[in-house]
Amino acid sequence: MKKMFLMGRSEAGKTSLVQAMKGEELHYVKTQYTDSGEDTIDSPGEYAESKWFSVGLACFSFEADVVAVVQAADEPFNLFCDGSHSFIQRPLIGVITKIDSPYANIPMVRQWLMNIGCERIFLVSNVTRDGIDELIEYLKEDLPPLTMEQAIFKQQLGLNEWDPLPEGVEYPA
Ligand SMILES: Nc1nc2c(ncn2[C@@H]2O[C@H](COP(=O)(O)OP(=O)(O)OP(=O)(O)O)[C@@H](O)[C@H]2O)c(=O)[nH]1
Ligand SMILES: [Mg+2]
Repeated sequence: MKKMFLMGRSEAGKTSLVQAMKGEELHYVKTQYTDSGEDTIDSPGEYAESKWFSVGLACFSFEADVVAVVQAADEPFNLFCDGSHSFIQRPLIGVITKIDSPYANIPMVRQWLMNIGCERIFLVSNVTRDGIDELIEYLKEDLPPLTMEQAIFKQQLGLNEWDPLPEGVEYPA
């Protein structure tokens, strides 16, 4: 299972997403500190909301296999600028929560996540559990471990460490 780091503004639904993924009843708990579980790392929304703390997000991301920007479908504005991916050496995905909200504007939030550079975008409701299984399915597959030489070889090809090798290309012996 890929370990997923969750970042996004307060109330975006990060902790609820962890609960929904574990099959728990939703129960509100304000996240006060970064909470590293077996398959997820949940951060307080304030880390994304303050320029003083936001650097911490990059540090926590190093403990994860994949980084998820979590944004609720009814969020009024976007906190993450284009190219936010540049400080994270991990695959970046977007998770749109609260798709059940009557105020949901999915095309707007999807565009924000595309601008940030998310390579996949998942739509979920932590309340109805819509989309949760699809996200779990994506996370189930582990990323293959790489040696330092293999990572360097991929970089020399202009690839991210998590990109597959092009067809017909093999790691040097
Ligand atoms: N309708 C609806 N409400 C949701 C959903 N996900 C979360 N909520 C509600 O949104 C509120 C905030 O959810 P949290 O999961 O605590 O948000 P958070 O991102 O962890 O917030 P911080 O811990 O402050 O960073 C709670 O009242 C949740 O019940 C969802 O998919 N749909
Ligand atoms: Mg939380």
